[in-house]
Amino acid sequence: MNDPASTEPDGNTEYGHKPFKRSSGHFADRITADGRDGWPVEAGRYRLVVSRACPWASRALVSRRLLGLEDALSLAVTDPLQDDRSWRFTLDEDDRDPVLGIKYLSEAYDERESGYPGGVSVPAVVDIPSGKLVTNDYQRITLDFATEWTALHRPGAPDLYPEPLREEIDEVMEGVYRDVNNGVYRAGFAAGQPEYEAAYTDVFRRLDLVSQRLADRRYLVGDTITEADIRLFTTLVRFDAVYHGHFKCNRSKLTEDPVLWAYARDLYQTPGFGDTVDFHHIKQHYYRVHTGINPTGIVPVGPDLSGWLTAHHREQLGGRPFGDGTPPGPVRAGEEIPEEGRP
Ligand SMILES: N[C@@H](CCC(=O)N[C@@H](CS)C(=O)NCC(=O)O)C(=O)O
Repeated sequence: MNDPASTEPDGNTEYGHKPFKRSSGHFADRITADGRDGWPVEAGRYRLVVSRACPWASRALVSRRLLGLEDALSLAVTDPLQDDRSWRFTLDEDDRDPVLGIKYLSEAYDERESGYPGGVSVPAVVDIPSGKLVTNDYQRITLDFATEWTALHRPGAPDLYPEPLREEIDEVMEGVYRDVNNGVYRAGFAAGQPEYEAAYTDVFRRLDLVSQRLADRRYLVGDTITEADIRLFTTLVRFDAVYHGHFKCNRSKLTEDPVLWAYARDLYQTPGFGDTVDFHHIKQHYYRVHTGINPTGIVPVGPDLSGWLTAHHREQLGGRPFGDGTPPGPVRAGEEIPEEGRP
């Protein structure tokens, strides 16, 4: 049920014995414009299931907002705390997702493949009519939102994966994935001192490189927000709240790197980013679910989050956040982040 335990039945007891390994998504069908895998892009047909705690799922939350897919693709948000049957819909009335009618995300996995032995992970996209899981391929889902779901994008949606920049975006994302997105997990769930130290080194070496890159440019690639920024953001926004302490990535805090801290605040304050982030869900999940590395389950009170709303001055670097497009409108009713999850 735990994040690092995708390949293990119960990661809580295993962290100290097995090297951390992230499994790739088992259900990798794609929802495409031409429906070649049997899943055509269609308004109202699919449901995106996320935990707001999860960085991989949070990519999809940001991308759905930026592209204006809210009307076409509805959203189910799980309880940040999994139980022994994994992700569950206990935030909803009768503990049941009102659209899928299920209590556990695992029920959609079972509809798709009975007896699937792997972990139940978010993000997941579920076919509403059949109740079947379509994909949990977190590396692909957002790229397909950007490139396959275009007919359903809002007017003014940005191009998050522009064709001429894809090679550069892919290259940046690869290093960020290995050393930062997944690097913090490798550090946090390291099976031993050498693995931990190697991961720690990777995390900060890459963050230093990215910080240099962002010193005189507003975004990672080109002069607009792309998928690469979304993927870096979802790790940065969790950094001080969970990765610095809980995952022992503590050379420095995000707030101590002036460039990355301003970059992260810039994105946080951009519509579609911060309005998807629930710090309460994030902290509850990491500190209470990963009992292998935090046996007491005590959730720290800090850090002080008020800085997220302070001026970042990154506009001075130029850049056009949405390119020729426009920012997304207000958050959909019912999808607002509760007070306790905001700075
Ligand atoms: N491990 C997932 C990637 C996404 C992921 O790790 N999600 C986490 C939450 S941040 C999760 O649902 N973990 C439970 C599990 O994999 O069993 C996969 O293999 O597709």
